[in-house]
Amino acid sequence: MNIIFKQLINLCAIGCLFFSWSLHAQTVLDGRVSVDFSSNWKFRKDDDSLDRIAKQKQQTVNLPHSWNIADVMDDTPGYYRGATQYQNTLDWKTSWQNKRIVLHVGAANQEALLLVNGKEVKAHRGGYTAFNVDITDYLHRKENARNTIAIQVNNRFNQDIAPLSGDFTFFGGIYRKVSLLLLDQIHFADPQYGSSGLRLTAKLDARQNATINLDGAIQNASTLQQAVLIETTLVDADGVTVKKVQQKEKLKPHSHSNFQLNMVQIEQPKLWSPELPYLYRLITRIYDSKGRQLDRLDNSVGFRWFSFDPQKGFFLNGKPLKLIGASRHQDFKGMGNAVPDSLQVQDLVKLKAMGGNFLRVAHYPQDPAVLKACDSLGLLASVEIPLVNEISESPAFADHSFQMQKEMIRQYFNHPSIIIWGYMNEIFLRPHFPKDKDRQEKYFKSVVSLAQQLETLTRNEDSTRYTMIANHGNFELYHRTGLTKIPMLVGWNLYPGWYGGKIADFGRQLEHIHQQLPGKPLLVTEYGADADYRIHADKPIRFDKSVEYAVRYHQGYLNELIKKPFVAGGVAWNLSDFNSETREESMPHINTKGLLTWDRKEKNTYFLYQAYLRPEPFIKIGVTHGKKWGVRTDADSALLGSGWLQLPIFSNADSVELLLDAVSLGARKPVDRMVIWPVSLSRGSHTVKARAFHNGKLSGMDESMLDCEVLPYDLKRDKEWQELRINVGDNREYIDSLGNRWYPDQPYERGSWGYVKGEKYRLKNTGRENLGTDVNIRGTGDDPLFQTQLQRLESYRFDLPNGDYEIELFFAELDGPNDKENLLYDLEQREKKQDQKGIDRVFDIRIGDRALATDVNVRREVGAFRVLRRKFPLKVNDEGNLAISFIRKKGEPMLNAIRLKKINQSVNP
Ligand code: GCB
Repeated sequence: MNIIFKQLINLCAIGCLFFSWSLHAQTVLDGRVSVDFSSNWKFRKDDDSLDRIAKQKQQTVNLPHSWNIADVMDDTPGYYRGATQYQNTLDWKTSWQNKRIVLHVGAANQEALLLVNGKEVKAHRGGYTAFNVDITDYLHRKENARNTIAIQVNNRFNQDIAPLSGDFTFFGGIYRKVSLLLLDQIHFADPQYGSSGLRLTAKLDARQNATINLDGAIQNASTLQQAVLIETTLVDADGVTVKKVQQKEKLKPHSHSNFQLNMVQIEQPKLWSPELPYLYRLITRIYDSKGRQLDRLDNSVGFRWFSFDPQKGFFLNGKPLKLIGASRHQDFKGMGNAVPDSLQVQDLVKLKAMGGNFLRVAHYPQDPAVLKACDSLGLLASVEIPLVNEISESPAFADHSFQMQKEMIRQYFNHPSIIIWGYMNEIFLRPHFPKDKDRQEKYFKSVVSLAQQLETLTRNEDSTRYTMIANHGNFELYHRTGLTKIPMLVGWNLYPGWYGGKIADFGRQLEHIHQQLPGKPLLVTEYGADADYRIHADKPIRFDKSVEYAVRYHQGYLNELIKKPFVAGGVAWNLSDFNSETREESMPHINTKGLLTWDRKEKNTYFLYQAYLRPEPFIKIGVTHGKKWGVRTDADSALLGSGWLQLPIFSNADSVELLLDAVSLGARKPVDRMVIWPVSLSRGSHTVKARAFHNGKLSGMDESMLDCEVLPYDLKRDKEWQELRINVGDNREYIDSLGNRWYPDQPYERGSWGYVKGEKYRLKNTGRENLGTDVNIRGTGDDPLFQTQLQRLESYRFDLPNGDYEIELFFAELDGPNDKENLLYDLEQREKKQDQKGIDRVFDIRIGDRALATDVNVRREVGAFRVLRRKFPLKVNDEGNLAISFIRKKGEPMLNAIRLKKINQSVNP
């Protein structure tokens, strides 16, 4: 069986094991018992804005848990960032009499205070790393005595704790598992930095013989001096013992002591790599003088060596390897950061299946299950602490950054997948003191000095990995201040072709950076384009949020990354869409640069990566769009009721053949791993089959069923249409929350439909090519439909056969005050504040002499950035040219979307 496949099965087994933990609550690992302590916590918010009764209200929750799942998605800016309490009970058992009880908290964002029976035991700051607390001495230790365990958690802004700001949501909660470790008086321990207390370094010499150095810490909580034996055993993937070493230690009473143990001369072990992530197991035990096992820890070991070369890129086990993959945020739709391990692991399985070999764990340490999955699947990884955008110059901020960096390194040290420790991301994005240049220079110096201290700390903690800082595109600033000199690797987050510039600028930027820093290995730590899976465009343009533009963008970037040897690698931003509460745009609160959606469905961009990166033959029919009318002229009559569909096929084949309803349409050559095949289809279901050919031989196949809706052009001759939905003022297709497609707008042409006169709404003072506003439209999830608009329009016309119809008009006022912040991540910072005054707009809507509505004033009726819908029944009986006129009274009339429904068509002789 293929080793990766085996690992996948193991990962599924891990998922099942976690599941069974919650059912059976206890897992015994010879010598230490881990009791799941995640169920039945009483939770309440200490929200000062609530009244006394609401404040007392408790909820029973299971961990992982977050209190921000709903409020990050609502229309009210902000989410609860404040104090909360979690409380549980623990009944003492006599069998625990000689045990130490250690509470392990996987993560609590971001300040936590642990109280046992009302006494404060430990405060922990920082929301992304674990902490351990020995609570034994605080417990009532009589059979069945009830103990209260409370954890106060607060996710308020605290200027001394990173992150201070960021394009992601700081979900509050105890969002990783909590367990009770029942330990012997003598056990491995790291009370200060939350690790297991055991660090292992696997090294290979020039002849590929290996050594494992163990650095451990043992707690002797007993009152006696104790002689112990430490034994460590290396076992291969088949369970065969490779080597065993032992060492005696004397432990003083009430002591915490360190030991070193070396396992040398491991002859030519199997190497770990993305193709073959071979893992050994290292079992380390403590025995007492009578041979009784006191504690045991198991770790995976992967033997590998690696290096970065500024000219030639990355090398693993002596071979060049281009690092390509994605960054990952940890949240998931409907769960915030409280995501079960099984779903987290699924992300890594998807990254591997995409053909990726590298994960940037951004912008903070994530669940250990993520790194375990990287070890098993053969994904290399970088992990970083959340110093994002800016720092505080306080000593407390620096101290806490050091603590976080140490916690991260010690807790994750043993993962063979990790090759890089990072500690800053775009730290000059929000430079303080913009109006005082001298003070600003001082601030820059503080940042550089903090970076230098973190660098030294990291190298002291771990001399086997590289260090990294990720910067944004303002090269000169990072260079001039000296920040680029500090880390061993410099990462660049580059977005030309998205926030500004052209896709083609990316290659030039890389050349420039390399020229300026020829001695520094270079990684592209971010690049990406929003791809709202509901938005499609035939002629995609920058910032239209269409999946099609994102595909084009990633093609351009991948070509450059692959071609330039000095680029060690690149990671797409981001593996999946993620929550960023302050963002608005087409999908408010979501950054849609994911290759997967927020609930991890594949977008076409994901398939593109598969076509670029998968080594074996690959073919996949992507998500389609572009169903258009067939009948435009008499010459087209044969196509009556047909539509053109843009069929995207992703493949690494030499050529691709397409079969439509079993009839071959010929073969085409993929360009940049893709064919866009325009196919004419009649209404209804069709099968499309794409066949891949490598060297003239059939190498793969994909099949898809298409249910084809056709947008009518000629409403009279085309008898089959039922409904026409137009995304007015927009040239993109949009799929709404009910699954209905809204089609691009068009100017009126005789015999068809469309607008007469009018101008598309444009965001003012922006370098972007925004189609419409980027402000959240309140009260709807279908923002893209209402964010675009036609202004100054005279009428909307339909040439219709006689009959009964229903017309629905949709309006949203897009000018005026809104509570949107300027979008921070516009890296070119071109956007200026919007016109805050607001325009008063009043108009009538008429059909001929009939007034449908008078004095329509959307702002007055519903407010700005809210939807007003108006529905009217219509009768057409003059073989009609239906013209809905918009008569200006004040300001300019406008329209955002229109829907025409056929109720009953008269039978014409
Ligand atoms: C960046 C940031 C990241 C953002 C991303 C974006 O450069 O590092 O946190 O989410 O850009 O999407 O704008």
